[in-house]
Amino acid sequence: MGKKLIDTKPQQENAIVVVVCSKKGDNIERKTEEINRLSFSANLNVVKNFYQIIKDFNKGTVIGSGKIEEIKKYIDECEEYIDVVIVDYPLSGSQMKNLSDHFKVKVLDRVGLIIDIFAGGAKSREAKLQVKLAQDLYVLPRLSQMQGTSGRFGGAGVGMRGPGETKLELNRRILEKEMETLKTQIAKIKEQRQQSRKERLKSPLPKIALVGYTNSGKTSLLNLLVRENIYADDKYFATLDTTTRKLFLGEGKYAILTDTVGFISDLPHQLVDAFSSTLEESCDADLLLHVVDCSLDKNIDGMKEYEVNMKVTNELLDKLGATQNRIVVLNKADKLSKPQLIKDDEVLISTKTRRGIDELLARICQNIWPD
Ligand SMILES: Nc1nc2c(ncn2[C@@H]2O[C@H](COP(=O)(O)OP(=O)(O)OP(=O)(O)O)[C@@H](O)[C@H]2O)c(=O)[nH]1
Ligand SMILES: [Mg+2]
Repeated sequence: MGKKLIDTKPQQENAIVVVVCSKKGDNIERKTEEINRLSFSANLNVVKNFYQIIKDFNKGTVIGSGKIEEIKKYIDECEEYIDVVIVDYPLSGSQMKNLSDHFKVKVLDRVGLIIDIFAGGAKSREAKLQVKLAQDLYVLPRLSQMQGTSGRFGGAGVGMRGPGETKLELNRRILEKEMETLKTQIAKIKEQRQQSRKERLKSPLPKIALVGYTNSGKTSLLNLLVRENIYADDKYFATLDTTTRKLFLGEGKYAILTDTVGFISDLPHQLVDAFSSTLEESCDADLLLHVVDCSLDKNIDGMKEYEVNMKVTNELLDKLGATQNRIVVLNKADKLSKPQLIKDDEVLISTKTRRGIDELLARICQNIWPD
């Protein structure tokens, strides 16, 4: 019998990414970089960016008819086969369908894209159930429109990957029932989690949580501090599961260190809802290490990009009810070309070169055991 070699690498799909802005301004560059990196994290190959500055909002398609024609022409004439058009704007089911009917390929918005990255990365049972629920929450209001696009949204590829692959074959009633079951299963895991949380709270060791924007270096810092080798990557949302380790702080002192999922601007509410117990763990600590990629120092509307990221993180922490002491850990110092102005509650470090790590450990101790 003959044998053949089968490529097991995940197939990359080609994408056109449309950046939608409400005004001409500095943040077009940030928006472009962020949506392109999200696409890369979903294993897409971005072939071209289009830009749409919204003046007169088009209710049916968001994108104006002139731009739609331009994109259609590009898809028709492009040497590469275009699999998907990503629109960096929240789309309703009918807007998705209308655009998909114009382009004859599937269309996904930013929320769908982020959920897809989560779907591709979910490893534990809990993360998988949470992603499935987020997919259901996203698909339900769009179900009939997505089903009405001649199967463009079905099958493999970006948009329907992972735990929810067969979703579009379901009808509304079955989907709603599935969501109820998922909620029950997640609640059960949450209960077990709270049990182990109680055990941990009984432990006299202080608890520290790593929080911050996605890709800032939280997992790299955990790996460095506890000499581990947990998966860290230059992709958004490399971490979807909570990891907890014991951290040695010198002279017989220990703490519990927790790493968790990263934040992003406009984190889809479907994911916030579905991942609420994982996100709430960020609050379950005596001290928060807010990790920041300070090499993102481009100017955006009068602020540095990393300051914008800090603001997004702080707003989400406020929403989650976190009020603990914080140390701001300015990471990736090795990438800086200019001197950095540091505030009192900030420490400059690099997990690559180990710069500032001893100072960080000293700060942590001062914070937990002030004398
Ligand atoms: N140059 C440089 N790169 C770093 C540093 N720390 C982390 N990185 C890189 O930044 C990328 C993201 O790191 P992670 O540790 O996965 O970041 P994270 O905050 O855990 O990201 P998510 O889990 O995706 O939210 C990886 O490619 C790291 O190698 C640093 O100090 N310097
Ligand atoms: Mg991580």
